Amino acid sequence: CNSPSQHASQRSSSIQGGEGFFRGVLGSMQSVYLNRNPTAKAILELVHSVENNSLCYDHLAFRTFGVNGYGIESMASFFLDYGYTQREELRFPAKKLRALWFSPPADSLAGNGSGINGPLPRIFISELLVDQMSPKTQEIITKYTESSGDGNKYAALSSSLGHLTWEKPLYSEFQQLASESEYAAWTLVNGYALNHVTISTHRLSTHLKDIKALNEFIEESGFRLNSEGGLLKVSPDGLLQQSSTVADSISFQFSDGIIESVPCSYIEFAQRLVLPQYRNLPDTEVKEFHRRDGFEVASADKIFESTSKEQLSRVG
Ligand code: OOG
Ligand code: NI
Repeated sequence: CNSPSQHASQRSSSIQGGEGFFRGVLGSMQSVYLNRNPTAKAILELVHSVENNSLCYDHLAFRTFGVNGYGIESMASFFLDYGYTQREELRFPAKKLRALWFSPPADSLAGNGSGINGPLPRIFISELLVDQMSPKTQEIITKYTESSGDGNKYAALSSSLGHLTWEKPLYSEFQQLASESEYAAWTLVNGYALNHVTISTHRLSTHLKDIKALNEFIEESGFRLNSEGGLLKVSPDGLLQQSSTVADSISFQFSDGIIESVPCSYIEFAQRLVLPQYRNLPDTEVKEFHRRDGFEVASADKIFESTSKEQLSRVG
């Protein structure tokens, strides 16, 4: 596995002696995710069993409420403190969302491990533009964020512990949010929990490095992929190809005692192709920085739907 950030050696901020702790936090976030999402767990085990030790994460993703310090920055601060660099903004006006992604520091100990112990992943953090929601929805969101005290300061802790920083909502409040924004409803019950991890397919060692082959393998193994806009989401330059599963759901006990199933997290796959200027490099010399970087707004728009009711209720 190649580090995604070898081009960024000029960066001042570095992870240095904090790397063990940082990776420990990522590992705890991942444990919470694996315990709650049997599909993600099974797929990671399956891919691990086919590939020996060449499983790398392309990125990890989180969702937030963009209000009073609870937005992107609440989770980003942890990654910035450990050497990450803020990159481009993505806007989703119809969904009333925006996102930022962050590239990892040049990691010292990494490279040879797998998953969380491999090259450090990019980070994708989005936020709901809360001030564009109806007054009713805004009121519910601020009720929970405001009553959490300084919960926004502990986003990474919340995610690694698997505990919301605010109280559990009423079922009717979840429904109100869901009627206006499925993203808002998801965030109310999942908080800072890892939304997905993304397997870097081009860094796999078998035929599964071709994302189309991986998609087929996943479907043949009995898992459902998000079909929004087609299974494979391809950037206009053709160089970033993504797909994702339909999210698992989990039984959630609301504060009024009602128990309902709510969408949880999913797993994504991403193949980054070699940039045109490096097309003549021999395969063995291609590093991560020779490949298409970043994200694609039109593809991301469809990947958000991995937790939607429409995808979760799809049959076949
Ligand atoms: C994020 C969806 C976008 C990507 O890689 O473009 C995304 C989300 O569902 O929160 O993951
Ligand atoms: Ni993603």
